[in-house]
Amino acid sequence: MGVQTHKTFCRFCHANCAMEVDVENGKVLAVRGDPEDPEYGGYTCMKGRELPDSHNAGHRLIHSQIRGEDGEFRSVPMDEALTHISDKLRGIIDKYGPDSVAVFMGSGGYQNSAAWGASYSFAQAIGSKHFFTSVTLDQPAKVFTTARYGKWEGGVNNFSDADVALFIGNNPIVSHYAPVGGVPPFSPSRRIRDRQAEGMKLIVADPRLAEVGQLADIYLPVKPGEDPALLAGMINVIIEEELYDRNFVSAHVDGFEELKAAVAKFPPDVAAERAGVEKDQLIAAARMFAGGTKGCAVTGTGPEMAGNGTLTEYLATCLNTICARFIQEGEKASAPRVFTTPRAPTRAQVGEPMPLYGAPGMAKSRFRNLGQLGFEMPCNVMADEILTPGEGQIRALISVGGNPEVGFPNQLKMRKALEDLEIFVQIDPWMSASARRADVVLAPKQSLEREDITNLSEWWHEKAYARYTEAFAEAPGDVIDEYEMFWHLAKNLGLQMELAGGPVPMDGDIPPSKVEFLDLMTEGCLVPPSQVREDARKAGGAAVVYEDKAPVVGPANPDDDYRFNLAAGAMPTELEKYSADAARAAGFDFRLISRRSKHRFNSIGQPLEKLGRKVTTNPAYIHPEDMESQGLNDGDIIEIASAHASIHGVVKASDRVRRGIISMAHAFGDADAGKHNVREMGGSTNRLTSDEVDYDPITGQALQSAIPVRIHAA
Ligand SMILES: Nc1nc2c(c(=O)[nH]1)N[C@H]1C(S)=C(S)[C@@H](COP(=O)(O)OP(=O)(O)OC[C@H]3O[C@@H](n4cnc5c(=O)[nH]c(N)nc54)[C@H](O)[C@@H]3O)O[C@H]1N2
Ligand SMILES: Nc1nc2c(c(=O)[nH]1)N[C@H]1C(S)=C(S)[C@@H](COP(=O)(O)OP(=O)(O)OC[C@H]3O[C@@H](n4cnc5c(=O)[nH]c(N)nc54)[C@H](O)[C@@H]3O)O[C@H]1N2
Ligand code: SF4
Ligand SMILES: [Mo]
Repeated sequence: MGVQTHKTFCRFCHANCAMEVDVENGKVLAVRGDPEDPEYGGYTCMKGRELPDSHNAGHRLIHSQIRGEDGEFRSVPMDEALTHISDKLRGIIDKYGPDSVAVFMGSGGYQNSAAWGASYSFAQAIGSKHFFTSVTLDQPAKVFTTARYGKWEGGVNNFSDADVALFIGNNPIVSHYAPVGGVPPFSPSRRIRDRQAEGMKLIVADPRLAEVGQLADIYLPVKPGEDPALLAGMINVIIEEELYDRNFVSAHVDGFEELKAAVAKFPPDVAAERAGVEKDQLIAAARMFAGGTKGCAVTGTGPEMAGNGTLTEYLATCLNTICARFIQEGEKASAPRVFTTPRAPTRAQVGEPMPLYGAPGMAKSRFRNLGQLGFEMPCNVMADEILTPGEGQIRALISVGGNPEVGFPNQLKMRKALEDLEIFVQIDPWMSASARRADVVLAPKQSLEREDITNLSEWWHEKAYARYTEAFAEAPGDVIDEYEMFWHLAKNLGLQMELAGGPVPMDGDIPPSKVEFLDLMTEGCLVPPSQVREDARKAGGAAVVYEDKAPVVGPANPDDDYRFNLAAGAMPTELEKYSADAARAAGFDFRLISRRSKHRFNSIGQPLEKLGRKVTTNPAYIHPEDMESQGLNDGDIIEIASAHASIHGVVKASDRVRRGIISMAHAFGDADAGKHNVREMGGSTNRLTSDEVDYDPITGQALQSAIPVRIHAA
């Protein structure tokens, strides 16, 4: 058979760019952007273009590995590995109870459309509260804030309607990530420029002049972790100058007076001083944002990880709320999510309150008064729950496409925890930092060998865009899909998996097909995966846009009186506390801030040859004047020390970062990394962080940006 070309979508990252793939005899030859796709228009990035290398690499794991008595791994057939794991799990559950088994879904698992459903359902079937995902290392305050302050049923303004936008520590041009209301992360810079050509104004707040900041009309080089001052100052100007939407506030918002009193502590001069920006720029930004009619303030990972994440998220919500950046009656509602269950009503009103993150009745951790958030336990407590004997101690961990050794705070403690487990199972196509600690490494299929739907990216679309892709490449060796792994484990343990649509068929020797599994998982959604699959087949495998499913925002229900409550959770008081607490960490004159590497997706891509040739380390970007005062040159190795530990970094000059800052990507290095190999593998910024101090008291999110550090030449 010659070369065949199919339409599919990328799953290197969550943006799911539309692609064409060339396959010959089951082997991936090439991928390219699909120019015919209505949303992506041929866009890809350098990571996605390495999918052939990722699938075909000689050092990819195509057989599962079990560690023997001698400490060495040996290849075993998949069914033997799964039986081995099930036997171990049975013993552990019998001895310690169901909470002793933990499942962690990391960002390499999120790219498989069925993996979340399968791992959650497996943890539920065991009866363990210890289900974790990378969401609680990421931006958990976003989910929490929506639940606490209220959600507009019609949705927030779409980016393509915006005449103003405010990005706070979000760099979608590299990250291809944006919260709802931000720029859809495919062709992000073209989309921004297109809107600007139609008059949209862009404001960017970031201590580093990142790619998106270079497009800004107003760029605010806010000090790390001081976003609350900046945003409170802007709100103060908007309220003082009565630039907010007074009709909307009186109709839909409680707590406005409390907010007004709290931001009164941040008049422009005070706010600008604390945030490290020009007072006139702060005022101009406030007027520009409020002067628009549509368009949102959105935050990225930086400010959410920089301490005060919940407060920052709250203030961004306040900006959007008092300026009424919501889709109004008669307008087209935000895009319906084709696969999301169940479809909520879209009316011009605040919706029924959602169950609050960490609400009473949810499972508690033994540590730091943290507990279950929505479906999951916070990653913050995982290491302690493993290391500390007692009721509910975790003794087995299954990590699905996560890399706890580099992604979690307090790296050295996490490393100790991974080694303390009675069994650590890592599902990973590569011998990653965490796989090297595992007792069993299960070798999964890679994306082009799987069927998948676009359930994980659909929230970015402003149309009801859906895809079902077939598996086009032949899976090598002895690899299977993650949902099949969990099915076999559950089957071996005699457990019944349940999905939204009810029990998963467990009889027979093979799991239900992926389309059956996905249909069950998304039960109640707008169009079931099996139907999208049929529609896609008729369209030659292309995307299907369900124009007729896009609802218009309807009138409010006169019997409902839900309102936004900007005083919920005593947030204005938190702002007052923040205003009183300007103490800086003594003895640490630099702040290390997080950023994304263009050449990786967290640690994903590290084993790939061409990406490896572009970059092997995570450079420590520093302002040239700071380098001069520290006597440093480009390429020097420095030691970077926090209150907890130290790492090494390779100095790179950048006049795009503020003075007093080290800007570094995470997920490089491992727990053994040091000066000797920093040029080859970089260093993990998470070694500098702690799960025990400097964490958000609600979500447990650790201080992963704006980390107080000092540096010296090594
Ligand atoms: N200091 C600091 N820490 C951070 C952050 C930060 O900005 N600063 N960011 C945080 C954020 S936002 C996140 S999301 C977390 C990420 O934390 P994790 O999700 O724990 O880490 P990743 O590096 O994304 O891990 C991905 C793993 O999946 C594997 N993988 C690759 N392809 C596949 C595949 O096809 N299938 C499977 N099963 N596995 C695959 C990779 O080899 C790797 O081991 O890190 C967080 N940690
Ligand atoms: N190429 C690539 N893409 C990725 C990833 C990757 O590793 N590589 N990771 C993926 C993941 S898991 C996620 S969650 C998303 C994240 O997506 P984004 O949140 O857009 O991530 P970044 O590009 O790091 O942008 C965060 C910005 O915050 C700034 N910043 C740091 N500290 C502060 C602060 O205190 N205040 C303010 N205002 N800004 C601050 C940083 O300088 C940086 O420019 O990206 C995803 N996409
Ligand atoms: S942005 Fe993400 S989905 Fe798009 S090509 Fe790059 S890696 Fe693939
Ligand atoms: Mo993330």
